[in-house]
Amino acid sequence: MVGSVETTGGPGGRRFDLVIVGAGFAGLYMLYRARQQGLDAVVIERGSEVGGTWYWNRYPGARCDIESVDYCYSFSPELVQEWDWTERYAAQPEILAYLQHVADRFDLRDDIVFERTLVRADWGEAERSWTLRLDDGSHLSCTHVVMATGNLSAVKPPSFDGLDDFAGEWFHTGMWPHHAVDWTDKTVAVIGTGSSGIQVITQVAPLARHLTVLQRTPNYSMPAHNRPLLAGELAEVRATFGERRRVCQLSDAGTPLPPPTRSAHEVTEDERRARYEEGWQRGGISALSGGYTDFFTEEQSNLWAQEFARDKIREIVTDPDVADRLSPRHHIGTKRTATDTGYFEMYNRANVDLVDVRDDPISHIEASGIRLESGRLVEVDVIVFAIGFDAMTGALADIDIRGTDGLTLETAWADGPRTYLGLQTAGFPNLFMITGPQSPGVLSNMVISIEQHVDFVADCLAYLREHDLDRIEASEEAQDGWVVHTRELAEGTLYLQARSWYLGANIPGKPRVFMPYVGGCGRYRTECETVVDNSYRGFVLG
Ligand code: FAD
Ligand code: N01
Repeated sequence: MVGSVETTGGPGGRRFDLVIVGAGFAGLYMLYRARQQGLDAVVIERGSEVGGTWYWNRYPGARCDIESVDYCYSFSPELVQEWDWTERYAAQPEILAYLQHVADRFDLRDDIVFERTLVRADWGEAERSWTLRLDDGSHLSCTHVVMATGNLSAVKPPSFDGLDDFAGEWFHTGMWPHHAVDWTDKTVAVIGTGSSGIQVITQVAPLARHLTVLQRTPNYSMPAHNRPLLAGELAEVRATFGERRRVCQLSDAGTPLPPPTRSAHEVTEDERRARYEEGWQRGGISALSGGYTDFFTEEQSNLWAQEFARDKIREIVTDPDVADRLSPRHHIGTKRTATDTGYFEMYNRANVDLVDVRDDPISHIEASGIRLESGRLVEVDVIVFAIGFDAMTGALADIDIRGTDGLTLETAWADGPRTYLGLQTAGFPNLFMITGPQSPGVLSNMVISIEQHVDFVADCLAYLREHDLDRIEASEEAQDGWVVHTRELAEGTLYLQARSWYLGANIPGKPRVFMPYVGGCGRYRTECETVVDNSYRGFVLG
C-alpha cells in the first residue's frame, strides 16, 4: 500500500464513513469537504500521484480548452488569490502542479492511498455499508462511497491485431509515460484526430522526421489563440472572481461568455459571417457554437457554421485535396470540437502525410508498421494511439459493483446508464457518482460541474447526519422520470445524429444512448436545488 492510511482490520476491512474513488479534481475536493465535516474518509487512487486526467494525459501538447482562470476551483478564496496561471489555456504540467499544490496546501495526501484500484464493491443491507475490494486483495468498508472515477479515465485499448509484434515504441495519449520521448529522426504515426490527436500532432510534426496521420473522421478545430496571461488580466479576474464564477455556474457550458440571443435565421449572410469571424478571432471551443441560439438544434443554422469552418480549412491548407479530406461533414459541435495552435497548418509541412483510414481501414500492425486493408504498409518507428476513451461509463464498468439483492451495475445499465440526476442509480444505496451520466459534466467546464456535485453530496451527507439517517437511494420512479427528461431534451438537438463518444458510438457493442444532460449547468443546478429544497425529493432516505 502506498500512503499512510491503514485500510485493513476485521473481515470486511476497516470501516470508514466515506470512501472516495479517484484523486482528480473531483476526488480531491470531495475529500476536502468530507474533512470539513469531520468524516472519517479515505481516497483510493490507481495512479501514484494526484491529478486524474492531468496525471495520466502527459502527451506533448496536452492543455485545457476552458480558460485557466475558469478551469480551477472556487472553494477557497485564498487559493484563487495565490495561484498564478501563466497562460490563457494552461498546459498539462501546470494543471498537474496546481492539483499537487491543492493536495499539499490542504494537507490531503495523508488520506489518499495511491497505486490501488477498486475492483469490487458489495452493498450489505444488514450492515448498511459497502464492502470494497482492492486489487491487492485487501478490503475496507464504508457507509457511503463516492465514485470520483472520471468520465474520460478508462482508455479505449489499442486492440489491433499484431501490436505485440511491433518492433518500435507505441504510446496511448491517455496513459502517457513519465519519461521524455525522443522524436528526433523518428518516423511517427498518429492514429486518431480527436482533441488529443490534434494536440499531439501539432507538437510532434515539427520534431519528427516524418509524421503520418491516420484519420478516420475529420474533426472541427477552433484556434485557441493561446498566449501568456498578463498580470493585469489576472488581477482583474481575481477582483471579480465571485461574480464571474456565479455567471459560469448559471450558464449552459460553465463559462462566463454571454449566451447568444438570436437565431442565425434572424440575420443576413454578411452579419452571420462577421459574427463567425469575430468568434474565430476570439478563439476557443465556443468560437462558432456561441454565435446563435439554434446552433445545436437547427440543421441550417449549424450548416452555415460548418461551411464557415470548412472555408477556414481551405484557406489554411494549401493542397486542395488534403484540405478536402480534412473537412468534416458532421454537424459541428455534435462530436466534441477541438481547439488547436496551428493544427491545420501542419498539413502544409513536407514531412506530414494524411492517410484516410475510413475507406482503407487498419488491418493489423506488424513489426515495421501499420498494414491497411488495401495492403499498403505505413512504415514507422513510433505509433501514437490517440483513440480516446470508453467515456462516461467505462471507469464504473471496470468495477464489479453489486447493490441491493446482488443487482450488478452491469445489469442495471445493460441498455445504457440509468441515473437520477447523474448522482445515483436505484438499487445502489449510498453510492454517489460525481458528474455521472445524465448530468451536464462533459458538456461543460467540468470543474464547475464537479464542484456543484461534490457540494450536493457533501451537503446531503451532512443532512443525513443531522437527521440521524444513514441510507439514501434514488427511487425507481424518480430515476425513470429523469431518464425520460434527459432523453427528451437531447431529442430536440442535433447531437443524436453524430457517431460520438457522447452516444457510446466509439466503443463496439456499447449501447447507443446519448449520455450527457443537454439542459445546461444553470438549469441543472436549479433542478438539484429544487430537489434539496423538497427534502431530497426523489431519493428514499432511511
Ligand atoms: P479524473 O481526472 O479522470 O480522475 C479520476 C481518477 O480516478 C483517475 O486518477 C483514475 O486513476 C481514478 N480511478 C478510476 N477508477 C478507479 C478505480 N477503480 N480504482 C482507483 N482509482 C480509480 N474538461 C474541461 O472541462 N476542460 C478541459 O479543458 C478539459 N481538458 C481535458 C483534456 C484531456 C486530455 C482530457 C482527457 C480530459 C479533459 N477534460 C477537460 C475532462 C477532464 O477529465 C475533467 O475536466 C476533469 O479533470 C475530471 O476530473 P475527475 O476528478 O472527475 O476525473
Ligand atoms: O478521443 P476521441 P480524444 N481506427 O474519442 C479515432 C477530452 N479532451 O482522446 O471519430 C482509426 O475524441 C477516432 O475516429 P472516429 C475531450 O472531451 C480534451 O481525442 O471514431 N481511428 C477519433 O478520431 C475529448 O472529446 C482536450 O472515426 C480510430 C480518435 O481516434 C475527449 O477528451 C484534449 C480508431 C479518438 O478521438 C476525448 O478525446 C484531449 C480506429 N480503430 C481530450 N479508434 C482538450 O483540448 C478510434 N479512432 C481540452
